[in-house]
Amino acid sequence: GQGDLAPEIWEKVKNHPCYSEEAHHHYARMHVAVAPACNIQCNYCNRKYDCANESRPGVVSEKLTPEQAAKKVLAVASTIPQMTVLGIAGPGDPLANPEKTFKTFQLISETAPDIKLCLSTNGLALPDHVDTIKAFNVDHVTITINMVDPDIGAEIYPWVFFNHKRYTGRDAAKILTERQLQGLEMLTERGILCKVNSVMIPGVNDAHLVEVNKAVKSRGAFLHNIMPLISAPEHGTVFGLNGQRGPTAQELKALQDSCEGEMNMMRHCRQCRADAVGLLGEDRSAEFTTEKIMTMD
Ligand code: CLF
Ligand code: SF4
Repeated sequence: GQGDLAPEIWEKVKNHPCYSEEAHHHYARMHVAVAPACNIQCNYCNRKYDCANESRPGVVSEKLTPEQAAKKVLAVASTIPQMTVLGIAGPGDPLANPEKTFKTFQLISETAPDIKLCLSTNGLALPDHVDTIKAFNVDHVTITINMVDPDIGAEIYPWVFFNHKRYTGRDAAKILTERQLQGLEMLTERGILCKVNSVMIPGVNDAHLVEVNKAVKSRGAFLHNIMPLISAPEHGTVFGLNGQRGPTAQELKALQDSCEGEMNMMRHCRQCRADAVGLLGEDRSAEFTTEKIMTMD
């Protein structure tokens, strides 16, 4: 329920299935996979599959043009009445594909103005797009923040591509953390609700995520979602973390518990695919393939 949330925040979260634990039983979200490119390299990424920032690696989403995406949103909204939120979360980084991402938001805000818009990003390009995000009335942004210490970041990110140049090692991680935290502050200053996702990588950033939690809370993040690294060798090797295990359920819960009290923790994330459709935990994407949508009226 509303609990101790301010009324204006409650209005924004009450029917968002990710931002409100209660809403996820009643309201559905969908993702459209319009964003193939990425501007950084995460060691845990498998580029053949969806971005692991918001989604389960190992499933390949069907990529859509903005026009196909808008058509799909209308088709889904007319079939699933609880559909309240449209998110763009991959399969790469939405802000590394700004024309496609914002064109999709524009088409959907014209044809289905009641649908809330949501965006998930690695944050590198975020400060450049905050004003556009605000102009499109996107009220929910997720930033994946796995570290605030460039030495730890150097173990997670081999490179970032920034200002037409490739940076590596500690320099890359320093740029990334500065841009992520700056983007977070700019969004919260503008009243846009920010969730932070962190991928828990045992032995790399697990002990450090308490510090990440404090850093993002102090910059106005509303919710922190610590997700387990999914290492699934049957889906092919990830970029640079071969042999890296994910956390156990107990390790994940212990870390979430130690951050609780500092801020709201999300514990109902289902690590959706970049073309997920339906209630969290249910996957109706197969009902809405491009082939089916293009023949629907
Ligand atoms: Fe999608 Fe993400 Fe928006 Fe939700 S998912 S872009 S905030 S509408 Fe939700 Fe799925 Fe977890 Fe993401 S359960 S992976 S947190
Ligand atoms: Fe892969 Fe990381 Fe880019 Fe997502 S942000 S597509 S996980 S490199």
